Order: sequence, then C-alpha cells, then structure tokens
Amino acid sequence: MAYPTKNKKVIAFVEESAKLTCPDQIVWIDGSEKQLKKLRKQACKTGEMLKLNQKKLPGCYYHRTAENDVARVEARTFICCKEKENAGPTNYWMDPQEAYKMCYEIARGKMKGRTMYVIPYSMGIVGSPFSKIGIELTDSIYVVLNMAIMTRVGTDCYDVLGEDGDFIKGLHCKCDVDPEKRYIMHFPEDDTIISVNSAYGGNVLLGKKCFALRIASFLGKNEGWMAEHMLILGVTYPDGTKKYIAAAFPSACGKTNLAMLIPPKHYLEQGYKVECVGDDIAWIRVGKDGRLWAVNPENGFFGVAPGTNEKSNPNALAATKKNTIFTNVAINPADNTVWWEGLTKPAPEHLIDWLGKEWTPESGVKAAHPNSRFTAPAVNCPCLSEAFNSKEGVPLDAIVFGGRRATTTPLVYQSRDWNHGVFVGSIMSSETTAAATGATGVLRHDPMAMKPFCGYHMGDYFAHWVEMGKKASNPPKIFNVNWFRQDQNGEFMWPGFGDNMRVLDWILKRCSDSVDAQETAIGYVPYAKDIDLEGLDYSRDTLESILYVDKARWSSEADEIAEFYKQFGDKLPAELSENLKTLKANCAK
Ligand code: GTP
Ligand code: SPV
Ligand code: MN
Repeated sequence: MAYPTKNKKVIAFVEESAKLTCPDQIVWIDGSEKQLKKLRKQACKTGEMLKLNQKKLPGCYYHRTAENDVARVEARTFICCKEKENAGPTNYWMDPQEAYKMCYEIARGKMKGRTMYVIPYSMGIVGSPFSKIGIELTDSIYVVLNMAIMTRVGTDCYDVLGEDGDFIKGLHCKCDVDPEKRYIMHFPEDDTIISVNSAYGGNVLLGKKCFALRIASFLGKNEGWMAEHMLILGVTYPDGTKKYIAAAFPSACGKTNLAMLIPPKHYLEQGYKVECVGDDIAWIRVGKDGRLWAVNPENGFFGVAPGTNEKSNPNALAATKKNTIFTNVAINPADNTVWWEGLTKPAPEHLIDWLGKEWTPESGVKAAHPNSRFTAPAVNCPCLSEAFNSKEGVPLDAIVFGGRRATTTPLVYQSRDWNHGVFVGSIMSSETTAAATGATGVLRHDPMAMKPFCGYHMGDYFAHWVEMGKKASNPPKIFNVNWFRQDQNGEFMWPGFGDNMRVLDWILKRCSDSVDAQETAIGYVPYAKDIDLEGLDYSRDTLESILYVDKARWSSEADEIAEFYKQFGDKLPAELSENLKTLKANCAK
C-alpha cells in the first residue's frame, strides 16, 4: 500500500502492531478537518459520541466511558525498565520482556472487526527543536478526536521524522475495557507505551501523561531538561512588564483554575493581566541566559468539569463553548446541552446523568462524574497567551508548588534558596482526588505533583532537580501555596480562584525584592499586611491564622518526612537530607 510517510520505523511499527492486533483496516490520520468530520459522523452513528446542541455548542460532542473506566489507574500503571531499581520505590515496575509478552497476549487479535487509526502528533510546535514526535495507534475514534484537540496532529510530523527519525511509539487497544486486564505500560528504554483495556483520558491519550510526563521525564533526565506536571501563566503589569510562573499541583488541585485566573477588580482597573500558557504540563530547559524556560507541549485542555462555572473560571467555561468533547458530564435533555455539579445553582430539574440514567436534584447522586472532563482546544481560551505559540517558551520568574492540605501548610511561603525549594517540592503532600481511581481525601506524599508521573527513580529525579539548579545561573525562586486550608467546620479558609492573584502578587514582589517577609522555621512567610485584601471582605485575623507556622505540627511533619525519605536510601540527595535536618532544628528553636 501507499504510505503517507517514508519513515521505515513508522511503517514497521504500524505493520507489526497490525499483525498483532488484526484490525479490519488501517486508517492513517492526516489531521484534516475533512477526515475528523467523517470520524465524528461515524462515532455518532455507532453511539460512541453524541452530537450536542449545535446552536448553543457548535462543534461539541459528548462521550460516556464505561462505568469502571473513569480515571487514571495508578496501580495498573507500570514503568518497565530493565532494572527494577531504576523505576524506584514510588512506581509500579514490571520486567519489560514480561510486560511486552503480557500486553501482546492481551491485545492479540483484539482489533478484529475494528479499525486501527495511526495518529502522527507532535508534543510542542511541529519542528521546534524542543518538540518531540509521537505515533499513537488506537482502535478508538474518541481517542483520535481527543488527540486532535490535545496535541498537534498532522502529516507534517512525518516531514519532521524524515526517513529514519525516531519517535515515541504508542499502542492503545481498547480490547474489552476489562478492568482486570487494564495495563498502562511504559518502556522508557525503548521509547514505547502500551495501553490496553481502557478508553479513559490519562490512560489512553498517550501524548499526555504517558509521553509528555513519564517518558519525557526520563528523556529529560538523560538530556538535561525537565518534564513537569505544571501550569504556566504570565502576569502583565500595568507598565507592560511580563513575569512568568510555573506551578505544580497534584491532579484536580487547581492548575487549570490558576492558569486562567481573572484578577480581582482593582488589579484589572490598574491594568494587570493574567494569561494562560499551559494548564497541565511544562517542559523546561536552561536558556542561554541561565534562566529556566518553559513550553507547554499540549494543544488543548483536558480539564475537570465539576466546579467550573461563570464565577470560578469563566475562561475555561468560554473555552468549552465550541469544538469541545465532554466526557462523563450530565446531559440536559431540555436543550441537549451539558451540566455538571457547580455549573449553575440550583441544578436543572431533570438531567440524564453520566451513567445515562434519569436524574433529578432529589436523586441523591452526582449527575456528572467527579472526574468528568472537557477536552477544549487551547485557541478557544480567551486568556491564551501569545507565548503559547512561542518556540522558545517563556522565562520563569517563579516556580510554585502546592497541594490540598486542610492543615499545617500555610497559604504561601518562599524557600530560602534553590535546594531548599527542591526540598519544599519533595515534601509535598496532598489529599487524593477523583482524578485517579481509589479513595479520595487521603493525605499522601506527592513530590512535585509527580508521584503518578515520574518515569524513573524518584531519588534520581530529586537529584536531577538539584542538578538543574546548578546549571541555571539565574533560576526562578521557589514557593509553596495551599488554597485548601479548612476551619473546624470543614470550610475553606481562603476564597481561592481569582483571589489567588493576591498571593501571586506577593510571590512576584518577592522575586523583584520589593516586599519584606518574615523568616520562619519553614522559609519566608508574608507579613499579613503585605497580602493585598482590597475589595475583599476578609479578616486579617483569618489571614494571620492561615499564614501561621505551627512549629509543633511541622516538627511531627519533619519526622513523617524522615520516614518517607527512608525509601530513597542512597539515592536521596544530601541537599535534601540537610534541609530536613535544618527543618527539624528550626522547629526545636
Ligand atoms: P488535573 O487536570 O487533574 O491535573 O487538575 P488541575 O490541577 O488542573 O485542577 P483544576 O484546576 O481543574 O481544579 C480541580 C478542582 O479544584 C475543581 O473542582 C476546582 O473547583 C477546585 N479548585 C481549583 N482552584 C481552587 C481554589 O483556589 N480554591 C478551592 N477551594 N478550590 C479550587
Ligand atoms: C490528571 O489526572 O492529572 C489529569 C487528567 O490531568 S489525566 O489526563 O486523566 O491524567
Ligand atoms: Mn494533570
């Protein structure tokens, strides 16, 4: 047959995979609107997708996944490198030979009666020196359509590859969506990903977590750059100065919301502007100027639907008004549009819930799955930064870590220096969310928000962070935030969302040495007077209380961190154990 590429490795990968999975036909995706239109039509015909109200939501479609297939499956996600030691204590590991054999057995013949789609895609701008090409083979139209939003899909990727260029191989086979045979396998030493028996987001859109974080973090370690679970945002000051921040929060902990925030009124009136460069992933390298430069390798947003509304995140909501795919939200049959918890109050009288069942506000269950998502093109976002399309990306002024912590961690604090900042990232703990299967609200360690996404030994990953700080002569300052402090009644103590601008403002002032701070046991904390509360009905006392560093609590936290650190053994960089000692000593003072 005539192939759309001369790349022998692509052709061999497709042929070998077809031989294994036995599809009825192979369709080479070219990224054209014509071809995607045909696929949408086909998916609507089979019921895989539903067409939504095209007047209110032009180009928008709806998809329901299997009830058992609604989130990432961390316990079934493996790093398959030759030496178990190299996957480290925070990853599930399987021997590559064994993993290939098992996956091949599971996928054998499973595309019979189906079509195999070949998706050529680029993470990052096609042809940019910092971008990388992937080929995903899948038997799911839903995956093709999502990848066409989330990545840069097109035959121009073949031009980049030429006759023998390398790429990341991704084989996705829905199989029977059997949760007992579901595996998300990464072979970092072979640039390969295999995903079987799922059809949900992070498990199957292989360019995203599998490639752009797990495989890319491994590549970054070897090539001297970083792949991080971070949003990237730009702040423009009234005088036109631009500053950039990258922030790592665990899944469903506020990246999309922070990346698109609308500042409080008085900031807007003064001329401040916040723009979104990315909401989930940052690829970061050292620039010639010794600064860290970040690009967003994605092309769209796979965002959490629940909680998104006109007030919390109008930019994200606006981004979903056209050419968007909604997954596992509820349908409003009155006008064939979508709904999720938090979109409007009160909820509509009658909905079809994410399981396809009749729903009323009295049903006593959620209408949308807590991890229901929208897949929206980045270009739809009203606050998308011009820098989104810049090959070089943006120079970072600050890196911010943050998690969901009801107690202990203050609203914001600054690390003393780079290595202390790496320590601050490494000790992150956060309550689990619906983004992964399993219990929610359980406090767990999630260093740099990368626990589920680091493609190699976490101890080596910490060392790589320390190394990057040495390579960058002018690195960003490192901070930690916590929007999720709760009072005795379980109410959030900080308004969050747009008001987080008040904290970003302090952070950037610290970066330009224009505000003082108090040195505490854990680092620099703001004086309450320096957090701008203009236009906010909020007491300084409450602010004081969420800025307070409780040494007794931090002392037990330090003991707990020591336990957590044990698993890294010799791989724990001395820079981190030193910082732990300092923390413990500071708490005793
Ligand atoms: P992933 O896409 O899973 O990586 O998540 P994310 O980090 O982009 O999370 P997102 O911004 O979608 O937020 C997830 C949830 O946190 C939503 O339900 C939000 O409403 C809620 N949230 C976000 N920001 C804040 C905040 O500042 N305060 C509070 N209380 N909740 C927030
Ligand atoms: C996350 O879980 O961090 C996500 C969603 O961004 S997924 O793509 O499913 O991983
Ligand atoms: Mn994420």
